[in-house]
Amino acid sequence: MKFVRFIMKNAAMASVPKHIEHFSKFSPSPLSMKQFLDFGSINACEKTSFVFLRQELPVRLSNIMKEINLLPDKLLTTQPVKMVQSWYIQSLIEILEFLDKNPDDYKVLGEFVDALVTIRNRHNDVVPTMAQGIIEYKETFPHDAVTNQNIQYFLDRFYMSRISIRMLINQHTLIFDGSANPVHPNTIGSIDPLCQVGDVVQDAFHSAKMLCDQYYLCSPDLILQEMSNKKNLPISIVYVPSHLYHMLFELFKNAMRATIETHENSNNLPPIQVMVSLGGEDMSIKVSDKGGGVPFRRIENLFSYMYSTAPAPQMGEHTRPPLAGFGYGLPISRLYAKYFQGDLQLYSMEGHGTDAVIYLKALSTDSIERLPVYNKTALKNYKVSQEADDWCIPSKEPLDLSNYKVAK
Ligand code: W6P
Repeated sequence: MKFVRFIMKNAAMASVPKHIEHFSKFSPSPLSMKQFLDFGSINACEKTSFVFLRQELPVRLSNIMKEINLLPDKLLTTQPVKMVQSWYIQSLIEILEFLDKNPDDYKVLGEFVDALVTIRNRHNDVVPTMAQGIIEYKETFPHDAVTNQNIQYFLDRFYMSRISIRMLINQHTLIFDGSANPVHPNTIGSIDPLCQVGDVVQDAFHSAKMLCDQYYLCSPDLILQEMSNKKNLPISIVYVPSHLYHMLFELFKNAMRATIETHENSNNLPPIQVMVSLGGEDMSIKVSDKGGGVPFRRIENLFSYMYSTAPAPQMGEHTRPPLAGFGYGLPISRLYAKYFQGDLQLYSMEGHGTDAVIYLKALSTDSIERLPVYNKTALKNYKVSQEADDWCIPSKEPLDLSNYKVAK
């Protein structure tokens, strides 16, 4: 049975390495918000989008597949990573089948939408599956600094590539799926050209508050302020509301958890303050909590895939999933911010609280996809050798200096 399946797939499988070689020689083409919007407006058509995607998706898939192949063998050969790799191969094969098809045939266009939906679903569980691969790798290699660095470098690029591929697929399927009439008449695919930031802040806060109330039986309040020179107009940008929601929801869960756990015996919780500010270049959102802060040394770990990968806590009847602090919430939120040339940073003062700031581009002309590209520089970064660090390790027991007295 296994053998038969192998033979049937063999023809397509055998040509995959050649295709990866071919398509990985192209750099991915980053799209601007304007280009995304143009695909969904009057002058653009499904055919244009199809012809673009049947080239661009193989380019983005092949670029990141080259990097998967550079992972250390001990990680690459785990069952979960092999499974993820097989999903990429299968999806590449399915898109390549459209290369010799006629873009003027409406049946081809319909089959392409169906293929994209199948591919999107196949890759739904990539994040927890990769995490399982990391867990299995960690068991054999306790996390040292080099491993952590390499895993961080790869997963940041891998998940950014995934975000971008899903964005392309979502736009095409949302805009050109004839059967689905638009649920949100003001959005173009997943993009809202007038995304009201304050509304998304309130939605995300509300959801986090629900979880928080369920878990702790209380929750801090929200104080929301907006700063803009366009007086009295709510701040809006061209953006993907679901991406913004994802980031804010994650920040609110963390801020609420910190606030409650440092004010356990107090019956008035300090509110979470949010400042939304629009300038000429940036639209920034600051989420401030008075949750006692995090030591500076530990801030980097909050964004580390390696350090935040723990086996899922065993859920018994009376245990609930923790509100925040497990999983890849923060590193992936930062990738969403970076995806359109923004960032997400934490400024914490241990003993007081934490400011989390999301920086986004104010202008849609600056909002351009930020994509990893496989090239010599990327290759070099996977060949980081296990050499000694060029900074001393601070010793806990200070050297006794009494023998080094200097003559006066
Ligand atoms: C904390 C830790 C943290 C992470 C992200 C956002 C807010 C906060 N507050 O104490």
